[in-house]
Amino acid sequence: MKQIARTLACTALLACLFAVPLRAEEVKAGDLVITRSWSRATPHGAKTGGGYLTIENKGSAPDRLIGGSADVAGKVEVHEMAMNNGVMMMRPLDQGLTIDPGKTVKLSPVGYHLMLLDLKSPLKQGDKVPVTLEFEKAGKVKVSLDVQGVGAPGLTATPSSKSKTDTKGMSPGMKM
Ligand SMILES: [Cu+2]
Repeated sequence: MKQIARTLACTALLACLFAVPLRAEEVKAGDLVITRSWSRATPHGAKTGGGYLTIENKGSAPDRLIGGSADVAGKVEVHEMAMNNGVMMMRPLDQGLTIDPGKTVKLSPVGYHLMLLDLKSPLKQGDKVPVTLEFEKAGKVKVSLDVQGVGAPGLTATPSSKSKTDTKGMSPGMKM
Protein backbone atom coordinates (compact mmCIF):
# COMPACT_ATOMS: atom_id res chain seq x y z
CA MET A 1 0.00 0.00 0.00
CA LYS A 2 2.80 2.37 0.86
CA GLN A 3 4.40 1.54 -2.42
CA ILE A 4 1.31 2.62 -4.29
CA ALA A 5 1.07 5.86 -2.37
CA ARG A 6 4.66 6.65 -3.22
CA THR A 7 4.10 5.88 -6.88
CA LEU A 8 1.07 8.13 -6.92
CA ALA A 9 3.01 10.92 -5.27
CA CYS A 10 5.73 10.60 -7.86
CA THR A 11 3.23 10.62 -10.67
CA ALA A 12 1.55 13.69 -9.27
CA LEU A 13 4.87 15.45 -8.98
CA LEU A 14 5.81 14.58 -12.52
CA ALA A 15 2.44 15.71 -13.75
CA CYS A 16 3.05 19.05 -12.09
CA LEU A 17 6.46 19.38 -13.61
CA PHE A 18 5.13 18.72 -17.06
CA ALA A 19 2.07 20.87 -16.60
CA VAL A 20 4.21 23.99 -16.64
CA PRO A 21 6.62 23.45 -19.47
CA LEU A 22 8.64 26.31 -20.83
CA ARG A 23 6.30 26.81 -23.68
CA ALA A 24 8.26 27.10 -26.85
CA GLU A 25 5.40 28.47 -28.85
CA GLU A 26 6.71 29.39 -32.23
CA VAL A 27 5.13 31.60 -34.81
CA LYS A 28 6.60 31.34 -38.27
CA ALA A 29 6.19 33.96 -40.93
CA GLY A 30 8.25 33.47 -44.03
CA ASP A 31 11.86 33.39 -42.86
CA LEU A 32 11.05 34.75 -39.45
CA VAL A 33 10.54 32.69 -36.33
CA ILE A 34 8.99 34.44 -33.37
CA THR A 35 9.17 32.95 -29.91
CA ARG A 36 8.72 33.91 -26.26
CA SER A 37 6.06 36.53 -26.76
CA TRP A 38 5.19 37.96 -23.40
CA SER A 39 4.15 41.01 -21.49
CA ARG A 40 3.79 42.18 -17.94
CA ALA A 41 0.63 42.84 -16.03
CA THR A 42 -0.03 46.57 -15.86
CA PRO A 43 -0.74 48.47 -12.67
CA HIS A 44 -4.26 49.78 -12.21
CA GLY A 45 -4.88 52.80 -14.38
CA ALA A 46 -1.76 52.41 -16.47
CA LYS A 47 -2.21 53.53 -20.03
CA THR A 48 0.80 51.77 -21.47
CA GLY A 49 2.15 48.26 -21.49
CA GLY A 50 5.11 46.49 -23.02
CA GLY A 51 5.43 43.67 -25.48
CA TYR A 52 8.48 41.42 -25.53
CA LEU A 53 9.46 38.69 -27.95
CA THR A 54 12.31 37.05 -29.76
CA ILE A 55 12.58 37.26 -33.53
CA GLU A 56 14.94 35.10 -35.51
CA ASN A 57 15.61 35.70 -39.19
CA LYS A 58 16.45 32.41 -40.89
CA GLY A 59 16.42 33.90 -44.35
CA SER A 60 19.08 35.58 -46.44
CA ALA A 61 17.62 39.07 -46.53
CA PRO A 62 16.97 41.56 -43.76
CA ASP A 63 13.45 42.32 -42.64
CA ARG A 64 12.14 45.10 -40.47
CA LEU A 65 9.58 45.23 -37.72
CA ILE A 66 7.81 48.47 -38.51
CA GLY A 67 4.85 48.46 -36.18
CA GLY A 68 1.81 46.60 -35.04
CA SER A 69 -1.68 46.77 -33.72
CA ALA A 70 -3.74 45.24 -30.93
CA ASP A 71 -7.38 45.33 -29.96
CA VAL A 72 -6.39 46.12 -26.40
CA ALA A 73 -4.37 49.20 -27.34
CA GLY A 74 -5.06 52.34 -29.29
CA LYS A 75 -1.63 52.17 -30.81
CA VAL A 76 1.39 49.86 -30.92
CA GLU A 77 4.87 51.24 -31.49
CA VAL A 78 8.37 49.81 -31.69
CA HIS A 79 10.60 51.45 -29.08
CA GLU A 80 14.14 51.28 -27.86
CA MET A 81 15.56 51.99 -24.45
CA ALA A 82 18.80 53.87 -24.33
CA MET A 83 20.94 55.65 -21.78
CA ASN A 84 20.94 59.37 -22.30
CA ASN A 85 23.10 61.40 -19.90
CA GLY A 86 22.76 58.66 -17.35
CA VAL A 87 19.00 58.49 -17.62
CA MET A 88 17.21 55.55 -19.13
CA MET A 89 14.91 56.85 -21.82
CA MET A 90 12.96 55.35 -24.60
CA ARG A 91 12.03 56.51 -28.01
CA PRO A 92 10.05 55.20 -30.96
CA LEU A 93 12.08 53.68 -33.76
CA ASP A 94 10.83 55.63 -36.73
CA GLN A 95 12.65 53.40 -39.19
CA GLY A 96 11.55 50.23 -37.50
CA LEU A 97 13.75 47.52 -36.09
CA THR A 98 15.96 45.66 -38.55
CA ILE A 99 16.40 41.93 -38.18
CA ASP A 100 19.44 40.97 -40.21
CA PRO A 101 19.64 37.56 -41.87
CA GLY A 102 20.96 34.90 -39.54
CA LYS A 103 20.41 37.13 -36.52
CA THR A 104 18.11 36.91 -33.54
CA VAL A 105 16.73 40.08 -32.04
CA LYS A 106 15.27 40.10 -28.56
CA LEU A 107 12.67 42.58 -27.47
CA SER A 108 12.81 42.92 -23.70
CA PRO A 109 11.99 45.33 -20.88
CA VAL A 110 15.52 46.72 -21.04
CA GLY A 111 16.03 47.14 -24.75
CA TYR A 112 13.90 47.16 -27.82
CA HIS A 113 10.26 46.56 -27.04
CA LEU A 114 6.76 46.94 -28.30
CA MET A 115 4.85 49.72 -26.64
CA LEU A 116 1.15 49.30 -26.25
CA LEU A 117 -0.26 52.80 -25.96
CA ASP A 118 -3.73 53.93 -24.87
CA LEU A 119 -4.56 50.64 -23.20
CA LYS A 120 -8.29 50.05 -23.15
CA SER A 121 -8.09 47.62 -20.26
CA PRO A 122 -5.31 46.52 -17.92
CA LEU A 123 -3.17 43.54 -18.88
CA LYS A 124 -3.79 40.82 -16.32
CA GLN A 125 -1.49 38.03 -15.35
CA GLY A 126 -2.44 34.88 -17.22
CA ASP A 127 -4.04 36.75 -20.11
CA LYS A 128 -3.03 36.07 -23.65
CA VAL A 129 -3.05 39.31 -25.52
CA PRO A 130 -3.34 39.04 -29.29
CA VAL A 131 -1.07 41.45 -31.12
CA THR A 132 -0.53 41.80 -34.84
CA LEU A 133 3.04 42.62 -35.76
CA GLU A 134 3.84 44.29 -39.01
CA PHE A 135 7.01 43.51 -40.89
CA GLU A 136 8.23 45.18 -44.04
CA LYS A 137 8.59 41.89 -45.91
CA ALA A 138 6.87 39.21 -43.86
CA GLY A 139 3.79 41.40 -43.57
CA LYS A 140 1.30 41.04 -40.76
CA VAL A 141 2.01 38.37 -38.21
CA LYS A 142 -0.25 37.45 -35.33
CA VAL A 143 1.26 36.57 -31.98
CA SER A 144 -0.15 36.41 -28.51
CA LEU A 145 1.60 37.86 -25.50
CA ASP A 146 1.63 35.73 -22.36
CA VAL A 147 1.02 38.16 -19.55
CA GLN A 148 3.31 37.60 -16.54
CA GLY A 149 3.06 39.16 -13.11
CA VAL A 150 3.72 42.85 -12.52
CA GLY A 151 7.11 42.04 -11.04
CA ALA A 152 8.15 39.55 -13.69
CA PRO A 153 11.89 40.03 -13.97
CA GLY A 154 13.32 41.65 -17.01
CA LEU A 155 16.83 40.79 -18.06
CA THR A 156 18.53 43.16 -15.68
CA ALA A 157 15.64 44.73 -13.84
CA THR A 158 16.17 44.92 -10.13
CA PRO A 159 13.30 44.27 -7.75
CA SER A 160 13.26 47.87 -6.59
CA SER A 161 13.00 49.24 -10.09
CA LYS A 162 9.96 47.28 -11.13
CA SER A 163 7.32 49.76 -10.06
CA LYS A 164 9.16 52.60 -11.70
CA THR A 165 9.86 50.91 -15.00
CA ASP A 166 6.33 50.48 -16.18
CA THR A 167 5.13 54.01 -16.50
CA LYS A 168 6.99 56.70 -14.66
CA GLY A 169 10.54 55.57 -15.28
CA MET A 170 9.82 55.06 -18.94
CA SER A 171 8.07 58.26 -19.70
CA PRO A 172 10.75 60.98 -19.63
CA GLY A 173 11.78 60.20 -23.17
CA MET A 174 8.31 60.18 -24.57
CA LYS A 175 5.42 62.46 -25.01
CA MET A 176 2.19 60.76 -24.24
CU1 LIG B 1 8.38 52.16 -24.85
